Amino acid sequence: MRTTTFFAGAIALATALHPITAAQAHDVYADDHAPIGVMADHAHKKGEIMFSLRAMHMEMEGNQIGTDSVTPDTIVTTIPNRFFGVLGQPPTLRIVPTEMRTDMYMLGAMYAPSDSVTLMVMGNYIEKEIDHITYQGVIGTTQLGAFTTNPKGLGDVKVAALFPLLGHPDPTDDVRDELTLKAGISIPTGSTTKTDDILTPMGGNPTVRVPYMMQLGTGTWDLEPALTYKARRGEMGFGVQGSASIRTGTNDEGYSFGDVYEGTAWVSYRPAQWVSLSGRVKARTMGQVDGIDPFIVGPVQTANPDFQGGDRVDLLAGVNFVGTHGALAGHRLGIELGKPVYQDLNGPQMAGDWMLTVGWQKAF
Ligand SMILES: [Cu+2]
Repeated sequence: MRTTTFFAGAIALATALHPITAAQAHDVYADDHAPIGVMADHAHKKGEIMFSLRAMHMEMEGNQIGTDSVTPDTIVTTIPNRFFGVLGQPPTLRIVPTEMRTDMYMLGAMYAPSDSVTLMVMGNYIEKEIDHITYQGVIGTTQLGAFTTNPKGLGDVKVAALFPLLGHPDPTDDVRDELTLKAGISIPTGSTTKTDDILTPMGGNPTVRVPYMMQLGTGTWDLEPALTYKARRGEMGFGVQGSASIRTGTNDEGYSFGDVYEGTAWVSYRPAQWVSLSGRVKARTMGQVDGIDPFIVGPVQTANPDFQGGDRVDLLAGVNFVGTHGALAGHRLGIELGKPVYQDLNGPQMAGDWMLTVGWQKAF
């Protein structure tokens, strides 16, 4: 009996590892989808539904002005406080953010009412943690203490329509090309009025509105177009995508975030049907905050609308898996790890350190 079970198991395992059998069973390939950090790379066929769940972790560490790093001591002795003159505001910055961790959980759904359009909706939950050093009094480099702010909650909801401009390729084709146009809108559901406790240079612990990049939403309706070209040539794949976030109007707090323009390109290699590896480069430019929130005041760089945005280039390595048969058939798992190689920041501003995206996708 045990022997029978063993052989049954061995046959199941052999079947699992046999790519021809799997290919005949399910026409899914690991490189059907772009690296997991790329959104809106594909459309679906009429009647298909897809769910996705992504977890993204991003870390920032240290500060830069332009491309040069700058120490907290230098920031608090040389960078003017734009709020100097307001009651109690020192002439230079006195609080410095040193590290930031962001976790984002994105739940997405796609549905194709026809072959020529796929609808997409994505909601997200965001948690941010920012460590700060507070310097004592109005001058000098004596540190008074440290504190961490921790805004968290729902972010902006994104909706989009995707148009597959070249139709739908046969999934088994060795040579295939996809061109997908995205017309997207970001709905301002995320908060722009989050508050947290801080430590002031005088030792107070007030609860204040957290600065711009610590908020969870943009507060504006944003246009989010994208155009993606994706190709497969045998086991090799490549793609490019251009995308933007364009703010319309000004939010209720009196400002709008800078527009974002992003370009990315990747190559992939599929050693087997169920796995593909990818290398990607991503370039992004973001403007400064336009306008000002009168409730965001303080001797800290993040409270200054001019110290926002900049240019950044990241390199990312990824792996995509797809189940080809059995209980895991059609389930996709993507992992992508990235690190900036160039940052030119409107600073002083915290610099990106690394990011990780892990995502699951399944179409029905
Ligand atoms: Cu999809």
